[in-house]
Amino acid sequence: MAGAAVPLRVLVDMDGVLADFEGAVLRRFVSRFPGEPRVELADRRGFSVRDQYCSLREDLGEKVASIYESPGFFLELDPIPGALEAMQEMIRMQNTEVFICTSPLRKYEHCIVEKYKWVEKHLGPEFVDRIILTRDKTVVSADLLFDDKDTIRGAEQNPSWEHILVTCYHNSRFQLQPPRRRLLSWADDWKGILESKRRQR
Ligand code: U2P
Ligand code: MG
Repeated sequence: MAGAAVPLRVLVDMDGVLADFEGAVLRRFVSRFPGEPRVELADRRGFSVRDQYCSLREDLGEKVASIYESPGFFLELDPIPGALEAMQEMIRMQNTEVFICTSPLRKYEHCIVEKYKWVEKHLGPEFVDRIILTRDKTVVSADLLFDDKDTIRGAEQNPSWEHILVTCYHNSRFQLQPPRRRLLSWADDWKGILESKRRQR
């Protein structure tokens, strides 16, 4: 008996993929600490902005963290170009399940509620129902995960999803080992990636 096709399940990360975390950190850091050394976006290396500022001068790590731990930071992030349109298109695709999969900061007070509000404001209530908030993305089961973090580790050694690295300032020079794939931006062929995954299953 022919059953209905199993939907393709896609996880989409938030910071660095839907919301411009890096741009906001730099803008706010410059305005709050104008005399301090900073890392230009083109010079960002490594996922953690705090680690890179720390390596510049130890106390700068705390200073940059205070920027993204401040109330209003997550709510006021700008959408990444093309991200909202892509999400609206993806959620309407046949045989496709889309979820937003994002990690909260350890200092979660403002971050969690503001991530929910950001999704409601920019994507609407149907996406609020699709938020997965977890510090460990490896235990979530899906076909694809679009995420800007170069290396995603957790309790599950063999996550079910294929990680598509979404290009962001901090990972632009990261050397991907084949067969790993990148999405250069939302103008890149994300639909082709979904279709190729559908065929592989
Ligand atoms: O650390 C928890 C989550 O906050 C975002 N983050 C934090 C620090 C940093 O330097 N860069 C950064 O993006 C990430 O949120 P996500 O991408 O999961 O939405 C990180 O997982
Ligand atoms: Mg991210």
